[in-house]
Amino acid sequence: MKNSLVRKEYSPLVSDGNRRDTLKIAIQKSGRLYEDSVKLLKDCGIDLKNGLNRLKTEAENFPMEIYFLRDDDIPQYVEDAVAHIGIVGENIVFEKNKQVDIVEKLGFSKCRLSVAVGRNEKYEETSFLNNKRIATTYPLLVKQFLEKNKVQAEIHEISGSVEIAPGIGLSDAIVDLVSSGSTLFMNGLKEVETILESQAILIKNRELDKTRQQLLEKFLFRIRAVKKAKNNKYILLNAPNEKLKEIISLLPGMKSPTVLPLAEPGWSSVHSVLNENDFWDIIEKLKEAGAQGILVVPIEKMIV
Ligand code: PRT
Ligand code: ZN
Repeated sequence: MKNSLVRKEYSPLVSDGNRRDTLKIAIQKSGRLYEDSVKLLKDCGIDLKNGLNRLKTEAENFPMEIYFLRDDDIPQYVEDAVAHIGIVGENIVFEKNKQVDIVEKLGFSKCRLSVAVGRNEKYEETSFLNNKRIATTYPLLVKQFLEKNKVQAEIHEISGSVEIAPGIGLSDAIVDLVSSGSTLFMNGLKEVETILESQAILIKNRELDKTRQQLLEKFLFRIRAVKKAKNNKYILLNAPNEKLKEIISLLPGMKSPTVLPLAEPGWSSVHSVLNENDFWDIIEKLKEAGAQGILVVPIEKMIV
């Protein structure tokens, strides 16, 4: 009796056939988030089994099950704990307004939710929208925006091709996602207000058990190492010894730069890590200070 209880407790399978100890993640089935979501898993060292089942698959080397869903459905599935975590745009998370926690911004699928009106309209401020008709697929976010700005307008919720609404006389303005702006331009519209800046984020169910929380932390540790690596570059350069002090003072590094003597007397090789944002600035200063043979290489993972 005791034995059978013990076996049940540690069995990786529960009665419904689901693995007891896996973290279930929901990602978009196809669309703009799909490739970057799969790439993030891969960069985190999580390889997916290639099955014919396009609803779900498992990871080969991490206790994770991957569910492929429409992005709009992901917040609900995470709220209901059908998936423990999910990758989805902030725009969808805020519009769906489900009971989930935001864990991490992921830095891809960046866009903004904006108000656009006809190119020739004289838009000066939000009061322009008073008594106008606004077409959108984001009724909740538009409602909140109008309330915040004390504007009375009519919201027309439509399911797609929002950008054509003004042209066919369905609305006077639209609220839609914009990235390059070319869709608005091609439809004779101009962007006049930004309601939300959005990117892909990781969300989680609010009541994860201890095992799932630990798995999430493991996954998050990897995500952060990947993100950090993307924002940094490894730099190698040669410096005349008399300029070493000045050159080192320009390099932030993780702790302090590595300095190795070169075979040629009077010269050293300096290795360090540079943040992408300061990158060009520092490179110029390094050259001015006498650095030569500067090599810059991408970093795959960065654990600090
Ligand atoms: O089938 P499913 O419901 O899963 O997918 P979907 O068709 O609803 O979404 P999808 O794949 O188009 O977008 C998924 C997510 O990508 C969005 O929720 C955003 O978080 C993010 N994203 C980033 C974008 C854009 N950029 C974007 N430009 N989503 C949509 N667009 C559309 C926009 O609606 C407009 O039609 O692209 C057009 C504007 O683009 P520009 O470059 O012309 O300005
Ligand atoms: Zn969608």
